[in-house]
Amino acid sequence: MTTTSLIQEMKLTLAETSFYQEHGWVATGTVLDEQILDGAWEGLQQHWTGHRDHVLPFAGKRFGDWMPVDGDGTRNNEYLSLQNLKVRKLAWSPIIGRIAASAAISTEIRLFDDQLVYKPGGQTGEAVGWHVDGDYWGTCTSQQMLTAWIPLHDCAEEHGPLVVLDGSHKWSHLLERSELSFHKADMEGLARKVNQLGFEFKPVVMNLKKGQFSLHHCRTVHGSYPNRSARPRIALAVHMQDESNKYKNTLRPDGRPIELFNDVICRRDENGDPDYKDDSVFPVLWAELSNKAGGPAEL
Ligand SMILES: O=C(O)CCC(=O)C(=O)O
Repeated sequence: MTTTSLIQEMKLTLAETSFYQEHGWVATGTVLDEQILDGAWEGLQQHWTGHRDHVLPFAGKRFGDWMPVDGDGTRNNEYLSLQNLKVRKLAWSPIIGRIAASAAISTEIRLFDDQLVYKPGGQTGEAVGWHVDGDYWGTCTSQQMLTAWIPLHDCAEEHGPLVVLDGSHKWSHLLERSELSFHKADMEGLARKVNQLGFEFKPVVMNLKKGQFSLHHCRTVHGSYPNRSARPRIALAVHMQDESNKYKNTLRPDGRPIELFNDVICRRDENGDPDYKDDSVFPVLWAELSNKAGGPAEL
């Protein structure tokens, strides 16, 4: 069997796909290579010491990329896979794309963005607030985009792993947007609001072993509690587009167009809009019946 056909078989079962569609999340078995996970950690440390395999245009000006000068606290580094080859090796893993394709029932999965979240040990109050990834992707037409959450080590509850609200992809649109933010950590307040709307507030903690990852739907509410343990908690979120996704011109409440960092660095399509199929920014992680399956270039 070739590597591609082996990966082809590593999809979710039909029951797991139904589970994902119903609950808005699913966790995989231990499928990721330990060396690739360790390599991503090395790549992150390279990044923090200033190393770049590829320099992004406008880097540092258009998005908040944590650097040591920013001090202690939770660290957030985005678009790392476009800048560091070791992180790329993990983020662009065909197996992640393959499993995501079977969850989203899509013939193709492309990268949209990636985000490395590092939480130092001994945190007390600092959490990643409840939020919905799709709210940050107002320029995307698809409501089937999804995220792989990949801890780089065994992640127990005390480490502050990802927490998803079960089934919330079906009702998160009814919540006040002001109640949801990655950066606003009112972890208790939301439960009351969800119950008032008549839904069950049911947090599910992603206690994953190294090599496992979880997927969550772009409308699923999620966040993470402080890392109370003595060691850092390090996880990569790989945000992905299903095959149907396209750019749509969208305005903010004040009338200005929404412009993501992606929109600035990718090529334009024939209408002059950002092209969300630009392989250099949005590589294919998996495609059915395509020789692209097996991973993008430059791994
Ligand atoms: O790593 C975390 O704590 C948060 C990750 C996240 O927001 C995501 O996976 O979309």
